[in-house]
Amino acid sequence: MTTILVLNGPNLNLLGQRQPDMYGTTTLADIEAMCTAEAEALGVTVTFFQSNHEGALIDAIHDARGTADGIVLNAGAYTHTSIALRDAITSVALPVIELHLSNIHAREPFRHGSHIAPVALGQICGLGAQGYPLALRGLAAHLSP
Ligand code: CA2
Repeated sequence: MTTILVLNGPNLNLLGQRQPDMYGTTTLADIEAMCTAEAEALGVTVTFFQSNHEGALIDAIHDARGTADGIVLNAGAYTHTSIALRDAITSVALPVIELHLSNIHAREPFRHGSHIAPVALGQICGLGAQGYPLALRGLAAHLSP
């Protein structure tokens, strides 16, 4: 069965607890439940990992080779800074959908750039938590057209 890893980066463990005006009131656990329901409807398996550490995220991307068919990645602020994460994505050659809760293009200029976008299958941003099931749907369709 197709397996998709949903990978979340720094500070996203705080979702729903702080800055609800920017990131909403949905918790990461709520997002995992939404993804699990969507995965069931799509007939795919979904796994989850969150870390505040760049190296742990890189390890998770490496580990996805052989255990997952694609990745939904909200790399948080590492999106804008981490060439190492970009290199990890390139090295595993798995399709990645870059995901952001907020519209990074409508925020501060330092959030407009993404090191992930050039090596991603696509990008979803600005749709809040609903972006996650949408990303799963898009990735599942890409993997089993
Ligand atoms: O919009 C997104 O999903 C972001 O990836 C979120 C990152 C931000 O650095 C990116 O530019 C866009 C920040 C995640 C912080 O998450 C928090 C959640 C609740 C309270 C505080 C931070």
